[in-house]
Amino acid sequence: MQATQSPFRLILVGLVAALAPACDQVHVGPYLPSPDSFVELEPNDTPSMADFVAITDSTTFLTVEGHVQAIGFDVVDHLEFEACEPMELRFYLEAHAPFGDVDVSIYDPIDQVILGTYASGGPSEIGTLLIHEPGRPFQFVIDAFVEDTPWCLQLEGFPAPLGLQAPDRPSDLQGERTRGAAEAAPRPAIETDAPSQAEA
Ligand SMILES: [Ca+2]
Repeated sequence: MQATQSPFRLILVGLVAALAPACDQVHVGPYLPSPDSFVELEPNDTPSMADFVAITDSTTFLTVEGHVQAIGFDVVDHLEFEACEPMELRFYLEAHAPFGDVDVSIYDPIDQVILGTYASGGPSEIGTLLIHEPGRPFQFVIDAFVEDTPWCLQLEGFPAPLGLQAPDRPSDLQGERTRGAAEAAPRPAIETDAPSQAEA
């Protein structure tokens, strides 16, 4: 049976890839819009089974396509990346079902914490990560609200903002202008611009 299943599976994968909607191109970086394309690999339902997609840098431009269910056996997709340099990473996630609504969290599998969650009411989510610590894995955790849907995730890398690459900067928290700030808080490995829970 295995010999007859393999060609069928190949045809099925080919059909899925052919029928999958292409990512909308929202490229804004300086490079030509020809993204590297990936398709999610299942199973990727838990942090430890995450689908490792790519190592990113400031010239990254890639898309990942997949499918997630609102209810069923595939209700969450973990996609793992790692940056090889301090950098800014912008993402655009879009659902392609007619009433699809995908949400995404950025997860740190080392500290086992969610760094930020993007869960607006529309079919897409957009955000920016500031990656301070190269070599540290991070995951996009995608789920569907209400309806099963194909999704497309686009990532675009940019050079680190000025100052991001500096090692721990001498503290400027002793001055008047920063009095009262979180003086002892260490700089996080990855920052997101996710809205706060109150705003989500
Ligand atoms: Ca999936």
